[in-house]
Amino acid sequence: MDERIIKTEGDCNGHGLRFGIVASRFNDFIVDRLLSAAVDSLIKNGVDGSDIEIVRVPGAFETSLALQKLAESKRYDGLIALGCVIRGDTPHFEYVSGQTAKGVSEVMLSHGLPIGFGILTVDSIEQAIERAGTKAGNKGVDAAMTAIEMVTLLKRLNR
Ligand code: INI
Repeated sequence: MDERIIKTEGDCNGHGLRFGIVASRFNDFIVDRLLSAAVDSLIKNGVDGSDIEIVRVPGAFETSLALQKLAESKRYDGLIALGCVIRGDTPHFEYVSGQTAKGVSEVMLSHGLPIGFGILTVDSIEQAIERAGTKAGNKGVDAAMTAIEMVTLLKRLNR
């Protein structure tokens, strides 16, 4: 590749970074697994425990409002959203999952603050279990690592 091309990317070094995590209680047997994996990942990658705040909300639908308050506080370099929406027999799933993703994205863009998106939207409990540490990895880890990478990327892009 042409050596003059500027390439910018983030890394996985969380030293000195502060994170807020919003985790919903609905389907907490899944969300708690996402949460402990996300916290472990932050700490393994250099984030100090005293620089992590966890906020619990009733359901995924409430996540964006809590994220917005944390973003407004300007205390954090990045945020992480964790939750689990499981499709039932009602159209409620579509509203909750669609509006939740839209709300998280709006907070991220309006505040220019990275948010790792670890809200599962799945068809069944089995799929949720697979994404919370069994067959398909753990989406809490992915959300935490994405948050660190995006925070470090934005710091470079802001230079
Ligand atoms: N909230 C979830 O986090 N997951 C779900 O699967 C879910 N379902 O299926 O209904 C859910 N609903 C609650 C919603 O997030 C709000 O808490 C509720 O509507 C009150 O505002």
